[in-house]
Amino acid sequence: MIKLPLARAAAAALLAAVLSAPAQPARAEVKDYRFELVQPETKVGETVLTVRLVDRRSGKLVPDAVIFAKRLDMAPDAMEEMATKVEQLPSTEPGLYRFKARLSMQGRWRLSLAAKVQGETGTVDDQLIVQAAK
Ligand SMILES: [Cu+2]
Repeated sequence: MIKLPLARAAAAALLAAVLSAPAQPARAEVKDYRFELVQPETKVGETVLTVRLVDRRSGKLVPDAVIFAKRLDMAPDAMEEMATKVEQLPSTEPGLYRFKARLSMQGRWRLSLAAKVQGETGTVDDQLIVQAAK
């Protein structure tokens, strides 16, 4: 059985990864948060993308996060170099974050966001796929 040593090595690697993982703090972690697009489809051209930040444990919206990095590109359609400027607009509702952009091509765009949540250490990193249609 040729596969056995490989399986054993994989198991050992997994065990090592588990053992070296940092202890889980009892409090909330950044992985408890995720961004969601309110509308995953939009039109080509000038658009406003609205995103909600959700606490996955409670399902509640999370206000006042500081979004310090954002990028919008066509990586899902193999055009990562095709990026467009993203401008954050003032929030109109707590927990909703709005971004203005010009989508020059139909297809799938990837919105990458990095944010700090009030009272949490670490960074919430998320990537959302927007479909732009004519
Ligand atoms: Cu493109």
